Amino acid sequence: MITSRAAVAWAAGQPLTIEQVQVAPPRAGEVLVRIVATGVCHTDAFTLSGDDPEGIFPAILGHEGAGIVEEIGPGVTSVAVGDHVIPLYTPECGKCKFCLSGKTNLCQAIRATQGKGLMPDGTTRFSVGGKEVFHYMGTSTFSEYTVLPEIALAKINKAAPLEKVCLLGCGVTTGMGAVINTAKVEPGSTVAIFGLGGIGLSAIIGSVMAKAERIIGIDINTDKFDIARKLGATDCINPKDFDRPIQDVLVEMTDGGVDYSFECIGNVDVMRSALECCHKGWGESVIIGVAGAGQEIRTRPFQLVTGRVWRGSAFGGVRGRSELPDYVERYLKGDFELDTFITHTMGLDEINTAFDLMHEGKSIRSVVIY
Ligand code: NAD
Ligand code: AHE
Ligand code: ZN
Ligand code: ZN
Repeated sequence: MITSRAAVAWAAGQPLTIEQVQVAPPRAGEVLVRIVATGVCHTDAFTLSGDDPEGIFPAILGHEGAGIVEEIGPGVTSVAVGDHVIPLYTPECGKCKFCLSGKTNLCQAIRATQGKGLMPDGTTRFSVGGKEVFHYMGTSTFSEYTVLPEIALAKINKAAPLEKVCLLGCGVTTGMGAVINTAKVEPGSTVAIFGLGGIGLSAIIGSVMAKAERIIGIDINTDKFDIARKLGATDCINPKDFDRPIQDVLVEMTDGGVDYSFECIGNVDVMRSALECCHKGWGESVIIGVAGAGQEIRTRPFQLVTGRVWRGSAFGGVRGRSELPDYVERYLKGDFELDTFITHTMGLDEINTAFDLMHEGKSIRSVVIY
């Protein structure tokens, strides 16, 4: 047993509290990782809010981290003590039906226990004063020390600054990957991106890489427009400036609709707008945002009959162990930057401020450095 500083979510809607958490040693196929830095993603806030049907408390949230292998459990062969790693909430076992399909990144080898806040053997490694605390998304990066299955670790280049590439553990990979892997945006495309937080701005970067000709950012917080333009948005619009549905505005602006749209908010009404602003015959809309329990999407089936496509994307369709290390290499080569995303850094003690800044619309990403 080791003791770790961690931010614990005791109940939905309550601030996190900093605790000395007992962390049990890694069992077979597991790895103890010292987290060096973690981003705070909107999905952490979503689960903390109580809207996540899989939300379970008490738990240690956090899924956008980077760290160093501290200890390996029996049978672990693919990582060693001292390796630099990014935890994967979408693991890659390489053996399950999903991994072998070649059609998806959604490895299901440990999905059932992960959704219950447990390690693959059905137990938790965390406790406070003898009370069990649950894992979250299989990663729990809001603890300085966390235990993960070996299949949920991407080994990365040691030259990469962990306090920056932690953002590749979720937000930046998700947005870029949704454009490049899921939608496969082609050069010359017109793209609409709804929601200009960490995910939407990363989708802008992906769209620039894909050589989209027109990249339209949409947000109700106009403070996000400067960064969006800096990263490559060609137009930025606020739905509140119009007295008609934003999809109508976009269809008019783009001579019939966009080739691709991305919903990066988690709002089912905006998901409808994102579908309906797509061009008749071929426009494709990708849902990235996560909506709360009980929420459902709606549109007229005619929208699909007439050729629009509705799809979704998790972790940008990226297979974490085999593909994420290359994202790190591309960052190191200067293909894209991460600094613009990191609007705030703080110690673990101030983690609740990261949630406040997000809700106030003042941050893109806060990074907690241990
Ligand atoms: P964020 O809070 O940083 O950004 C959300 C943005 O949406 C903000 O700029 C906000 O002003 C804007 N917004 C809110 N309501 C709006 C509206 N009605 N119209 C236009 N803009 C609006 O959040 P984030 O971290 O970028 O995450 C975005 C979403 O993506 C969340 O739902 C998150 O859970 C989800 N997410 C999904 C995946 C995945 O793999 N599918 C990965 C990461 C995050
Ligand atoms: N627990 C939620 C689902 C949340 C969700 O869709 N999560 C995304 C990642 S968000 C990262 O910020 C994901 O990977 N989904 C695929 C999966 O298997 O969870 C709910 O609604 O139940
Ligand atoms: Zn996330
Ligand atoms: Zn698998």
